[in-house]
This record gives sequence, C-alpha cells and structure tokens, in this order.
Amino acid sequence: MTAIDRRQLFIGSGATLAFSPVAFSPVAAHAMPGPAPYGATPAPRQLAWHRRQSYAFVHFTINTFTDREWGYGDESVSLFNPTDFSADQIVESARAGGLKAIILTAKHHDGFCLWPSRYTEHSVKYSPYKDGHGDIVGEMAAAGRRHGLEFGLYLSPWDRNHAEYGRPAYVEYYHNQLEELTTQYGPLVEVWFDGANGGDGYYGGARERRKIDGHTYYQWDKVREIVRKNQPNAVMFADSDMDVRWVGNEEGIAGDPCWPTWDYTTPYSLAKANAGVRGGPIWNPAEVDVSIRPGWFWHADEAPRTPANLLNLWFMSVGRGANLLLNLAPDRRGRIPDEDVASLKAWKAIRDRGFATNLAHGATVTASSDRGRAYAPKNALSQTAAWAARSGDRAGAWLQLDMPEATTFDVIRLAEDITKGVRVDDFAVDIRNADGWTEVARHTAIGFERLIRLDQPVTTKSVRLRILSATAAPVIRNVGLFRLPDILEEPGIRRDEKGMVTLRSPAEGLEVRYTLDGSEPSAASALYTAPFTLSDGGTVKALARRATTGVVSAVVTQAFDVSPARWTVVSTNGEKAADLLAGGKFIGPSNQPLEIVLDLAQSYNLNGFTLKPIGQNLSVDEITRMGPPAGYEVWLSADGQDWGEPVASGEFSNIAASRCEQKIRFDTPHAGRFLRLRLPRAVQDKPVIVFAGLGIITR
Ligand code: FUL
Repeated sequence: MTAIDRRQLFIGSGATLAFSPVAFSPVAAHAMPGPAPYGATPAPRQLAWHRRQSYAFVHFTINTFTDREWGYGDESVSLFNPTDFSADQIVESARAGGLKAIILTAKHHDGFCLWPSRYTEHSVKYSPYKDGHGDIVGEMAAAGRRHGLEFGLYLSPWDRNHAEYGRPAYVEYYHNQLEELTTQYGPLVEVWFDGANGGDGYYGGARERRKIDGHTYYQWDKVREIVRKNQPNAVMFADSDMDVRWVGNEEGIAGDPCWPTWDYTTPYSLAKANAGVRGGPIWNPAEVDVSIRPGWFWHADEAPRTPANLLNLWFMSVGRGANLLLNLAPDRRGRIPDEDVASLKAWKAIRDRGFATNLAHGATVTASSDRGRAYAPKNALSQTAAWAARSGDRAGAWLQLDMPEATTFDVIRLAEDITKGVRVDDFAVDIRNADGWTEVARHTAIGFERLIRLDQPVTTKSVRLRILSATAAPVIRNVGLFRLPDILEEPGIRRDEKGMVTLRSPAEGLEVRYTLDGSEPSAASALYTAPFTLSDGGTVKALARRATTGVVSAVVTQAFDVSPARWTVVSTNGEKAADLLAGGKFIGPSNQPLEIVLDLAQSYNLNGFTLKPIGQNLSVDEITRMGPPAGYEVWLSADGQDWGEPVASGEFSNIAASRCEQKIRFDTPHAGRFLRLRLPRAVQDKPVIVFAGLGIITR
C-alpha cells in the first residue's frame, strides 16, 4: 500500500469521490435529482467537527506554577498544587464564551500527567493536589458532561521527562498512555497531537538533545488504530496527515481563502497549511489554535484579549470556514481569572446580539436556476435545506433576496453544503439601490461558513450573491444578513526605537483618549493628536471613542520599559549592527552563534530582558534559512571588560510557533551597564538566527 493509500484508510474522510456531473435536462423541476458530491467531502466525524465551530483549549500543568511555557521535564511533582481547583468553574467559563467543547492538556511537553497514569510516577498522583487522590482529567471530563460540553484531550508526543524518549520504549509508553486516555474518560471528540519538539530535555537525568523523526518515530498508524478503536467519533488533530490540520500560526489567522481540502503530492509549508489546497483530494480542514492571553499557560503579568479582539478572531477563523480553538489558562488556584471570564461573556453577548436574527428572514428568494423543491432557492434561508443550482449553472449563477423592507446590515453569512463538496471559487455580493446594483464584497471560497464583515453598515431591499467561478454548480446551505452592535476595537499602541509612542485609531472617525498616570482613560482624558516620547518607560492606557454617540472601546494598557534610544551596539557578528536596535529584521551569521554586546548608556538594576521574534514578514527563502533563536546566555558588566559568569541561560520556549515577545526574568536582579547576549543556535536547526528587537526589564 502506498503512503497515500494508507493515509486515506486511516483518515477515513470521504477522500476522493470523483465529480460525476448530473446532466442538465429540461424535465420538471421537482423531478430533478439532487446534486452529486464534487471532489472530497468530510467524513461524519469531520462534519460533526465543522458544526462545533469553536471550543476551548485548556493549558494547565506544572508550567502554571513555574511561570514557563515549556517545562524542561525535571520539575518536581510537588510543584503541582492548585489551591482552589474547580473543573466546574473552568467549564462554565468556556460555556460563558459560547465554546462548545474543552480540549485539555493531559500531558504537555514536560511530561507531567494530569491523570494518575499507571505508567509513570511523574503525575498528579504523586503531587500535593488532593494528597495524590486527584485526577484533573477525570474531573474535567465529568464537569464537561455536567455542563453539556464535549471533551477532548491533548497528549504531547514530545516528552522531556521520560528517560526512554527517543528510543522504542517511550513509544510503547506513549501508546499505553493513549490507550488509558481513550478508554477511561468517556467519549472524546478530538485528540490533539502537537508537532512541537525543541530537542533537548531532562530525559530521566540525561539532560541532552535527542532527535527523532517525527514522521516515523511515534508509529502514527498504531496511534490512529488506538484512537479509532476506542473513540471512533473523535477527530485527530496534527500538523498534517490526520483528520484536522494545523492552520500554520498561533496568531488566530486562517488564510483567506482557507480551503478545507488538501493534497500530499505538493510539499508541506506553513503557507500551504494556512490556505489549504483548492481541489485537493483529501478533506483536511484547518483548526485555528490561539490563546486568549499572549502565552498558552497562565502568567501573572499577562492580560486577556478584549471582546472586540476576540470578535476579530472569530471572523478570521470561523468566518473563513475554519474552527476556532481558543485557549483558556487556569491560574495557580486552578480557575480561569475573572477578567478572562468577563471578556468571554462580553464576546458571547456581542455574537448573541449580532447573530440572533437573520435579517433576510421573510425575503423572497429567486435564483439563476434550481433543482426543484428539495433544492429550491428559498432553502438558502432555512437551517436544514439548501439551494442547489442545476449542473452547468456555475460561473454566472446567482441567488437574489428581495426583502419586504429596506434592511440595514454589516455582516453577510454564506454557507455551502459541504456534504456536496467545495464547489464555489470566486463570488461577489451586490446590493441594489436607486442607481442599480453595487458590489459590496468579493472573495474566494465559501465552505462550511463564510462571514463577511463590511466596513460600514449598508441599507437595501435587495441583495444578490453572484458566483464568478465554480468547479461545480453551487449548493448553498445558508445566506444570512446581520447587524452587529457598534463594537469599537481598542487603539493600537506602538513605541519606536527612539522612544516615540504612536496611538493608532482602530477605524476612521474615532477619537483616541489616553492616560500616562495609570488611571483609567475616559472621555475627559487627553485627546491623542500626535506621537509623544516615552523613552524611559511608563504605562499608556488608551481607548477609542465615537464622539457622536459616546460609544467607547475597551481600554488597552501597554507598559513600556526603558527604550533603546540611548543604547549603542558595542559589537556584534550579526549582519548589520544598525538593524539590531531598529526593531526591524536583525540577521545573524550563518552556522554560528550570534553574539551581541550592548552599552545601555547607564547602569540599571536588571530583572531580565525581552526578545521579539520576527512576525510573518519573511520571504519564502528566508523562512527556509532563518529562524528565531532557540535559547540564550546573558552576561552583565559594569565596564564592558569584566563579564564574570552568565547571569542567566535557557531556552525561548515555543518561539518557533509563537510570535509573542519573549520575556526572560532573571532569578535575582543584577546591576550592569553593558549587556552581552549569546544566542547559540536557531530553532529547528536552521543555519541563520533572525529576530526583531531587544528590550530590558528594569521594573
Ligand atoms: C505548541 C506547543 O509547543 C505550545 O506549548 C502549545 O501547547 C501549543 C498549542 O502548541 O506547539
């Protein structure tokens, strides 16, 4: 059996149904047969997954107590000690955000198990939590059942604790654990296989780097067999090769378009993961995993996304036919912090208000063609049936809604009946006014759901969906028109390398008000008119406001430390010293550690430093050659001559996938005016290190 055959067997999606065109014939409309599926279609478990749309990730483990994103694997189990754990509170928080399921990190990369696994002592059973009688996985599964949320599990393949990691014995251990998790906790809807692997770890005391071949080492066929046997309805998530694919970033952004189809004949890339493959023979939709806070685990100094920001995520994921896996991070009590719950509730309230009524309800629906009653145009307004154009009616097909009254809306929802495959490529939406038809939107791909958010509300009695190109006659499951409440996004706050702060209004016609003294901004606070300087640091709090109505955004807070305005680069072997403090793209030498010495212009008591990974703006060639640094060593000196021992060394956990600023805090503060940084290597063995800027933590 070839590799592709084997994949199809285990993925079990409707895989490669060929397009069998139904010939157009002039028989009576009601006698027309239904459309045959075109191309790949979802397996039942994938269809159920699409219907779930958004659900919660929960990242909780020893990292919560050590302030880390990746544990090394040598942490004492005695550190896992939530003071007030409540599975109900966590599940209720997810529910408050309208999330439909919970996927819990049963074991993260550090190897600590949240359930009393028979196969290790590195688990909750040997922790102080409930004197070793607790089972976080069991409690979460039960709470999910109590509150009507489905349940899924994350079991990290990479295990930095296990002595046998990298050898066959670990793989057996991994399969045993998967067997435990898929048999002891009731029905699972998703099992999550994380592709991350930084190489090094504790590994039972060996403290070394171990390399495995991620494609073969874990025996994925066996993994699929265990999950399919014990949990036939669960989808499996992995970077690729499973039921559901990774979207290729942790920022919450699906491609536009984001096709749910895939192939294994063209090479894998993050761009391909983001966009999918139009016409690919495999159904393999994208899941957008993103955290409500910058990190996946709870950290005291991080704040949750605002409701307006969460709403954006919704449009960039669910609104592009992907699913949203929104991470919640329980704190050291073992509860979701109040501010996160408040954001989740407000986010759901906006969606509930905005999507409560389809404003197109009551419209007369006509179309370019139809296949008769079961596929009549009016079905596009129902939740249960679809409009299907006659075969042959592809480019140029249209569906028109004529509403009894002029209707104002700013969101258009479209949905294909994906059980009939992905059929529509390009489409436009028009509205009719006194001068005739005006195009208000044009996109590629509809899929399970496509949400179009217009810049401004529009008012009209007639709306038309115009298919510009389609590989098969469209089958449209739903058309909806909605009006969102006036939700203002918060302003953007940016400080450049000279210490100048710019506040950016989220939309035209809004004013920005701000404070610098820590107080909450209001309509009476300073009006932003021009950039101002904040070289020595400070806290900016700002909001956007629509002066005509008094509607305000959430408050955004940004704390700045000392800026690099007065720093100089004493030496570096990086490409252009001038780029290092400019906040752009700083590139290291090939196949060598990157060395940097900075003069901070005065002595500081340093608590740590920050490093910004580069965003998405790298060319394909650069992405292949360059990566962020995997780890660091730092020295401080009073005179730039005498350095002594490093004050800190370690790794930038998860920097390969996450683009959020890395904050490294020293164990104790250290004084110094000169800072020396050595970055030994890039992630994933790439030859060249690249990043976007350095900062210091003095507060
Ligand atoms: C990544 C992991 O390395 C992160 O820690 C997190 O679990 C995220 C969901 O996946 O690859």
